Amino acid sequence: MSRAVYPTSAHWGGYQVVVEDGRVVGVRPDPDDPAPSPIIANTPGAQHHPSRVARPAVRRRWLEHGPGPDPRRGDPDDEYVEVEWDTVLDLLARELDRVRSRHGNEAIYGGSYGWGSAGRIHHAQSQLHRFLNTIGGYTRSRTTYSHGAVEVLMPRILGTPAANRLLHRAPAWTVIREHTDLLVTFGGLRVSNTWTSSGGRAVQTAGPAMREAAESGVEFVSVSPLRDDTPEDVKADWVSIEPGTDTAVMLALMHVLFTEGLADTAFLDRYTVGAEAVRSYVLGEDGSGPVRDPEWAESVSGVPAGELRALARRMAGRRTLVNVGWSVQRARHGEQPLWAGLALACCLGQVGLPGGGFASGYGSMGNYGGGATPLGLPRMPQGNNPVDSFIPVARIADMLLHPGERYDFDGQERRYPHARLVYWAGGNPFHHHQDLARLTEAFGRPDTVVVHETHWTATARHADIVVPATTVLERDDLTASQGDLTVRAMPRAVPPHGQARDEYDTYADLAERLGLREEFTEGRTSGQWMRVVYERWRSLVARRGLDVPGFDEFWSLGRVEIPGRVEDEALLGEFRADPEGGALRTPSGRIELFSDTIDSFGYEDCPGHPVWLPGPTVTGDRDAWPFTLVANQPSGRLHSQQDMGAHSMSQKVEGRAPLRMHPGDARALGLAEGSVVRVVGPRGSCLAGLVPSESVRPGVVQLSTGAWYDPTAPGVTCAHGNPNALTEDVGTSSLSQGCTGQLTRVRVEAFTGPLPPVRAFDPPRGVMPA
Ligand SMILES: Nc1nc2c(c(=O)[nH]1)N[C@H]1C(S)=C(S)[C@@H](COP(=O)(O)OP(=O)(O)OC[C@H]3O[C@@H](n4cnc5c(=O)[nH]c(N)nc54)[C@H](O)[C@@H]3O)O[C@H]1N2
Ligand SMILES: Nc1nc2c(c(=O)[nH]1)N[C@H]1C(S)=C(S)[C@@H](COP(=O)(O)OP(=O)(O)OC[C@H]3O[C@@H](n4cnc5c(=O)[nH]c(N)nc54)[C@H](O)[C@@H]3O)O[C@H]1N2
Ligand SMILES: [Mo]
Repeated sequence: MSRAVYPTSAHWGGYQVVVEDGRVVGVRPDPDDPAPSPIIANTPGAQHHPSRVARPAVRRRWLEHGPGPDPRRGDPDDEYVEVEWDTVLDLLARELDRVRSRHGNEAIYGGSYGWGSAGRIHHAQSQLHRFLNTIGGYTRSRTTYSHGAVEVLMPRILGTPAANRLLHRAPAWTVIREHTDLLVTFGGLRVSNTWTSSGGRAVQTAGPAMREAAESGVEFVSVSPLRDDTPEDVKADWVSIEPGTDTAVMLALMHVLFTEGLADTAFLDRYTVGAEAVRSYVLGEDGSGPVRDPEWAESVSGVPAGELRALARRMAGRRTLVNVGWSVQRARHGEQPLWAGLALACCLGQVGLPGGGFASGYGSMGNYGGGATPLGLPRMPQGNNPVDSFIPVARIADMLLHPGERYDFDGQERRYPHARLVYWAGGNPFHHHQDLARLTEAFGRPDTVVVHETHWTATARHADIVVPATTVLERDDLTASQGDLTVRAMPRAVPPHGQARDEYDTYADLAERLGLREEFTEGRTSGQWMRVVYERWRSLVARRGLDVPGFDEFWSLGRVEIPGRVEDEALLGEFRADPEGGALRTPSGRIELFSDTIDSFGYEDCPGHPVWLPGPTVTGDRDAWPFTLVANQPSGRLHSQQDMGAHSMSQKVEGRAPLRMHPGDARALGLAEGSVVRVVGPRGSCLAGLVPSESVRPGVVQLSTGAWYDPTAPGVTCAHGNPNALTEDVGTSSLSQGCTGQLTRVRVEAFTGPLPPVRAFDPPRGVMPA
């Protein structure tokens, strides 16, 4: 028997896998990691699971009838035919050529959103985009599901460079520890969320950093529907709020600051434009409606007026940092809490000071507040896309259902392109998109759907052509994330599962069939690319007079420290020091609390300054749908990845995703702990396992994302507990068109009758065991 231990890395951090006879039998935390993530325990089970894609497969109906719209795409009873590699490559190359020559490259939708795996060379999106660029381009996607509203709003009101810093160069947790008196966070600081960073962080630093900040005297206030959205050891004061009402709370906090002489008018005058518009709106002087005082906010948010007054006074006059977590903007009108949060921070007058001001992302991702790497990381070049067609990423179903139709986005009147071929690699829209029944209808529209996958996900089961991809453990790669401490080698640990291949090789062979092999590969293997990419990064670093070892030394050392890391003292510090010389790249050069540009777009759902606009979860029918459902990130895994792994499975109840509810609500409904419940909303339903918890605000339920979508049971949209069976497919607003999956309204009832099995992890008909 052979046994070996290999270092690896996932988005959930660096760790080691134990391999026996070509199989992963265990995991070990990195010995340097002060707080390793329990998510690593999912890997052994997922790596060799029967849901791995072992051979290329083609949906029988597509194989027999050829390309074309098919409303049966995604039918759980559909059969697949496993084929030889040469066959699938011939079919796929011919279909790509048909679509691009008949309809143009714009008809290929290659947005292919999703996290895929860590690894800078074999990163699924990068490889797909490089390939599609080589063959003439594709319709791409813009912005993210994570923070679409931040990405569109912030450049308008802070200017692009400052908006980029807000997302990618937040001051480090050590600055907070040193300078902050009070950190008020809307949307929690979930340690489980900080376990992940795109690319994977060398070691987990955010959880320990939060604890150290608290130990040094930083006070934390968490405005959230869940008490345990902050780690116990930061001893946060919990302000329990009705989800989707943060803007009302922020406006009321400003009301107290304005009316009690606590607002920093000198700061507002010098560094902002539009404060007067916000002030007269808050005071109810602009004729737009009620006075937005704490009593008004209490009626909207459920937070007692006295608590709001006390909080505003507590925030004023000391070093206060306002953090708006990304969840808060992942909802209808998600721009407003960002803009109002920034306005609140401006009223406090501490923007630009170390440890004070505004942030958006602490507690959302591990590398936020973990330093920045402005020199960049090793990067696989993707080439250029000659097609200028794009959609805002979360409008995928609208695009497929309504080609040619008009929509608004960031001041532009746009039209949806007509996508005939959808190409997905490294993402799982049947995990991530809202209203999955609608998405299924949308996936019936294109001529052909192609999916590269490691596993038979619900998305693979909506594909006509399924191409098996290797996992990170089956290929050599290197990784690091933005702000990371090291670049790390990820050597191959096990042989490929079945006939799975590295996507690079798949694309190279496809490119060959289209006469473009040389253009795609530039004469290199993926191993040679790894060396080139590393050495290019090394020269970039060397141009700044910094030094890292050559590739061979790096590979044998297994890791190198990233030179040139920075930890900024403050966001907008230069602007504060010199508002003229360091003017922002906004029309006014200042922070725009009123934006003439946004105002000129004339959007009712995003006017020229922050306002209270109740979303559908606030205005929804509370008799029919008495609960606000919070669909937050799962603590047991990353999104849908490795859902069948041991740690993720250990959280399930009767094999279903856990639904948390206040014990009082559970009692009132007569629902027993550990029972299976049916969660029903206006668009669909799912099963879940009931977990009563005092941490949940009454009237709220929590069902995290990522249970594999299972549409096989009669009478229920998803038998496994994917909250996107319930969510509404609508954009944040005409401005950003971001994802709004965080919140929806539901009712919860006992499930009676025979419990349908969870079939999500069974491969489809026609697929043989590896
Ligand atoms: N209701 C609701 N929905 C949400 C959210 C929410 O808050 N609420 N959050 C949203 C957010 S922020 C995000 S970022 C999205 C995340 O959505 P996704 O990023 O789409 O979710 P993942 O499960 O990470 O999907 C990645 C897929 O890539 C596959 N994969 C892994 N490695 C490889 C590889 O090397 N090659 C290929 N071809 N495939 C690979 C995995 O098997 C997996 O199926 O979800 C969004 N959806
Ligand atoms: N373990 C793990 N970590 C992850 C991920 C994962 O899948 N698993 N996904 C990663 C990704 S891609 C992203 S983008 C980030 C997302 O990071 P976030 O968006 O910050 O994370 P969420 O868990 O969706 O939401 C955080 C908390 O916000 C609270 N919340 C929800 N709605 C409201 C509201 O209206 N008001 C207030 N005040 N609070 C509200 C909820 O209680 C929730 O627990 O997480 C990353 N981290
Ligand atoms: Mo995300």
